[in-house]
Amino acid sequence: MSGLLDFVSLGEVLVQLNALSPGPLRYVKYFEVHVAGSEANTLVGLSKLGYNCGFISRVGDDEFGKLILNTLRGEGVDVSRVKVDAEAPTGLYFIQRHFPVPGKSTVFYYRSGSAASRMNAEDVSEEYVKGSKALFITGITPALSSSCSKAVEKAYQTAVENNIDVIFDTNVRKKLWRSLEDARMLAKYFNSKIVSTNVEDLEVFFPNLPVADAAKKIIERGCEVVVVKLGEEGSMAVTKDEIYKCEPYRVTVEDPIGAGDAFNAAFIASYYKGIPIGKALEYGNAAGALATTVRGDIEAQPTWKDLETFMQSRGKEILLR
Ligand code: KDG
Repeated sequence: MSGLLDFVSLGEVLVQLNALSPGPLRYVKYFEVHVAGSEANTLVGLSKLGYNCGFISRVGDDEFGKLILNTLRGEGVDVSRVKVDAEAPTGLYFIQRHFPVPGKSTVFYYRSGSAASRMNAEDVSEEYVKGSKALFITGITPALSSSCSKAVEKAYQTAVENNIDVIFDTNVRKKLWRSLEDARMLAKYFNSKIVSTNVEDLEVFFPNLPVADAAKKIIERGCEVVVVKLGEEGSMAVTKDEIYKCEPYRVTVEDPIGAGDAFNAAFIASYYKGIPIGKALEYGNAAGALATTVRGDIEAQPTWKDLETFMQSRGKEILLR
């Protein structure tokens, strides 16, 4: 890949306080500290898979901001464009695990007015975006504030005007949007090269449409490949001519939060290596499965060697049609 960086992204990184014990948070006595946020998670995953990545954001001038910078830097992500904002704190969120649905987690945000939510278009350097091979954006950042929405729009327009690929994950976080109607503005990013999504998000944009038909609608907007994360059902990808389906890897789930980001990183890394889509889905499923086996979003994201070791231990479970 050419340019200074392979992938650039922007968004909020939060301190994650993950319940050590399962059950309702009011009974939880101990929490474990992690660093997470969808866009940064994906960059960390890509970095582990050998790509140069850079992040645009803000953190507070506080201990948690320092933790985030140290963590991203330690994972090999360029943080030269992450501003330290003395006027607002670093955002936090809590994770409740295995309740009320065993195997599932629930997030509780404490991020309103955070440093990252004050990011604006001026924080987005055109040169930085232009120096990359691809821009990765998700539906979370436009939901944080109108200045964040404008920052994403500037990054996106810069990429489009300079023939930089755009990769978009719909990531509709219902707790962050005032209404689903507002969230539907994200459809303007459907002409990205890769759109990654899930069944719940597709339902927001294309109510009552079967998944493959909804994905085809996105392809009609100019997208090259739509990837649909199906959770315990695996994943599928839709292009103009084909539909691919990949069975999941079954693992013992500690916390599923962050699985989609690990999936994205492995799928994107594979796609940019020229690996066929069916195999890229298989790598994505493996990375997503691994991410669910621990608390924290980035800790169990795999290297290529980890992926091969894991997949060989399971045998191949791919179905193409
Ligand atoms: O994809 C996992 C993320 O959702 C989680 O780490 C927190 O970025 C986050 C968000 O905004 O929900």
